[in-house]
Amino acid sequence: MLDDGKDFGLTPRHSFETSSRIPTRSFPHAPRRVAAVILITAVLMILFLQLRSESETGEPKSPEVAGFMRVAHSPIFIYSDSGFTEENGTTGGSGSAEDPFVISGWTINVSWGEGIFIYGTTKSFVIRDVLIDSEDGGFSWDRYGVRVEGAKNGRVENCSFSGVAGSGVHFRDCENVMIDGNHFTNCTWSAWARECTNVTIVGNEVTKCPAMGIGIGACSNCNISHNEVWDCGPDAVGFSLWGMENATVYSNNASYISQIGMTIDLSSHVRVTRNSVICTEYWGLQFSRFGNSTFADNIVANTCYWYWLSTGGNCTYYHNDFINSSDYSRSFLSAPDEWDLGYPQGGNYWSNYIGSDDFSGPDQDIPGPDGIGDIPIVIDDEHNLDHYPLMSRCAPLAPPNASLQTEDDTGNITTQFTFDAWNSTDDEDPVVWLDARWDWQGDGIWDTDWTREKTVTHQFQSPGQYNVTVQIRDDDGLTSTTSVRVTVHEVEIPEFNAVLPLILSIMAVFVVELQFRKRP
Ligand SMILES: [Ca+2]
Ligand SMILES: [Ca+2]
Ligand SMILES: [Ca+2]
Repeated sequence: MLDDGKDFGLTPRHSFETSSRIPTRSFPHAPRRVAAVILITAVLMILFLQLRSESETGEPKSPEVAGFMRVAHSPIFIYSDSGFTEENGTTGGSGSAEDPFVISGWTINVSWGEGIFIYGTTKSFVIRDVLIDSEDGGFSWDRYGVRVEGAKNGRVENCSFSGVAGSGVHFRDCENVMIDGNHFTNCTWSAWARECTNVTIVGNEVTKCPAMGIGIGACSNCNISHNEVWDCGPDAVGFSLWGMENATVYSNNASYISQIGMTIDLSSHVRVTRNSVICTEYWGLQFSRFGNSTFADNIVANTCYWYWLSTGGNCTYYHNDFINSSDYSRSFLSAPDEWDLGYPQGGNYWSNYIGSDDFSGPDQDIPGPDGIGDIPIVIDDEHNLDHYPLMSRCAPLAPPNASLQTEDDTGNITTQFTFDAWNSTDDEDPVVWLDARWDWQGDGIWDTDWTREKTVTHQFQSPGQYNVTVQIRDDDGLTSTTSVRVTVHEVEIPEFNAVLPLILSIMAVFVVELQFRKRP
């Protein structure tokens, strides 16, 4: 009863499969049929192996990791121009201004001394994309991430420093110094230059710093711009600037600092403009022996105090916003300062000003308001008055600047798209304080709640083009929005693998069999 299978409820789909018929019908053609099957299978297997080989040796299947892999390296010590060698971690360059020596791509752990120490060199060099870390943090005077002394034309850019119990980057007695675009986390004194000329410290980010964010000591021709220091303590000064002659301090941000936002001591011919000092637990500003300088268009907000101590005089303070700070004082003055630009340009905005604005004109005696308080604000005595205090803020709170990137703008319905909004910025708030929410389709309906996380993944359910949109919100509730367009395809044909040739081979066998069966 097993010969036709019917007793088991099975009906053979092809009668030629019954064993009783195969010998008589197929035997005369068997060699040709077997040969044909072997041939087809062989061709398919060769095709499969060839494709597999190409996929393994050709373009990598997975996308390259963003950036590059750093390689562990022991600490690097260079004591002369001839020390820029491969053994010392130098990866390129000739030492000229156009083609500096490059030390790049390393991870260096600092357990004592320096991660990189360069002394007495004159050739141009750049330390780039190096990660220097230390496990312990804390305080140590003789620990350095990068230490450069008595050298010229050195640059540290796009490096990361973490947990260095001492100085992250320290230049001393150097000419032409550049500290550019680095990240510092939990480094005791993050970045500083002492006794140097031509110093540029720009675009660095400092956080969790226990003592000092950005520092200058006895340097001339300095440019300190676009640096952010935030969330630092317990004994932190955001910007500690001492002994500067001829300097620009522009568009820096110090926020959520435990002690002092910015100190400037013994300095002259400094332009301090468009900086913000926000939310310090103690002093916002501490200026002493600060003379012949300009302090304009800055925001000092939510600090306990701001004060000027023993000023050098002859400074001009104008168009600053002094907001929600409980006290200010000025003492031991050597010379008066200017606190306004005259009428009608005016002076500064003081949030604690209690005067009114009913009159206008240089003497504030013409009926009608003009946006300037009718009575001067006395800083400390009759020589230091803001004659024209402003009734409203000079610098309106700036909305954030949303930024959005994606590694892949094309994929299919199985793709996990990654979106990154960490390059968003805000004049007042560090990026970690900015909120983000997401709209996957760009249909105006937000698909997530507000979150401080700014790297997200999303998988689209159906093919199409999507304007993925992120909205960034700052601490003041101001927002900005940006989008990227992604294209989502149907799921792609599975890769040519072992299953496909097997299926094709089986089909081929049946096709060949059928052809032979049809022949008389
Ligand atoms: Ca007025
Ligand atoms: Ca803002
Ligand atoms: Ca939506």
